[in-house]
Amino acid sequence: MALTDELRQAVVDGRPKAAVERTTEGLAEGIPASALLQEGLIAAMRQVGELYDQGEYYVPEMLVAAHAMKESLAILKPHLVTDGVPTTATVAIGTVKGDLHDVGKNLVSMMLEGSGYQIVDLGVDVPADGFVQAVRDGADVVGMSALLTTTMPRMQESIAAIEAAGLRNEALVVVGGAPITEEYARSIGADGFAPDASSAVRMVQGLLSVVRQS
Ligand code: B1M
Repeated sequence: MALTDELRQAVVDGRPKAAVERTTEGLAEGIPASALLQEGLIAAMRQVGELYDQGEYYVPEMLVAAHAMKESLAILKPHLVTDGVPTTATVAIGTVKGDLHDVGKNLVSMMLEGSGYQIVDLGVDVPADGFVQAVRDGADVVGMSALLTTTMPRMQESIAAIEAAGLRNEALVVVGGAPITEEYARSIGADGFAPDASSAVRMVQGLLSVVRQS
């Protein structure tokens, strides 16, 4: 099996030690960091997303795979910069004000990071101003996560604050979290919604490709 396939399999299986070893070996053998990223990590996360969609993987498997990917990515990161691999866009993501749930938000961040996006993690309990500042700081996409029915309205308030600051056309706003639906997302004026981490990647890719074509 090619080393990039071994790396992919280690991530799919959620084996961080093996993922780190294959990454280090690959770099030592002169395999470009971009190849390890694309054929190892990104291919792995695509496969994990498919396994999840097919009902063969559940959240725990996704989390351990994402963790293995993150460990490998930490080694690749400095090489990716020197290799000149472009990050496709910047996504600033946070859990809204009053909400401390971050497992889902972190999983979405990891999947996006593994797919080549630059992530700005705004953390949890993010006030509307925090999302506004993220747009000012140059985020192409602002992601909002909410897990509580009581904190869902903070999304609409944050979108309104971005609009009031005159920045609504500067960034796409995407939302998600267990109580959020496509219909709710549309009703509050979000640009996109995803029910899970793997579809969040596809959703962001789709939205950005439409924006870039227009
Ligand atoms: Co809380 N909690 N919790 N909790 N908690 C829920 C959400 C709850 C449904 C449990 C229940 O009652 N069955 C319930 C909410 C009920 C409601 O609002 N209708 C609840 C409650 C009530 C509370 C407290 C109020 C409890 C209390 O104190 N009385 C309290 C609130 C604290 C606060 O936030 N202010 C609280 C606290 C906590 C803990 C701190 C103990 C802990 C959070 C730890 C942490 O996150 N660091 C916790 C946990 C673990 C849960 C459950 C059990 C699990 C959440 C989780 O991590 N899921 C949860 C019950 C449940 O969901 N089954 C529950 C796994 C995660 C991978 O999924 O976050 O849905 P999820 O993310 C998914 C998708 O939603 C989507 O992709 C992710 C990956 O597939 N997604 C996005 C998420 N964000 C996205 C953003 C996107 C796109 C997709 O674009 C930007």
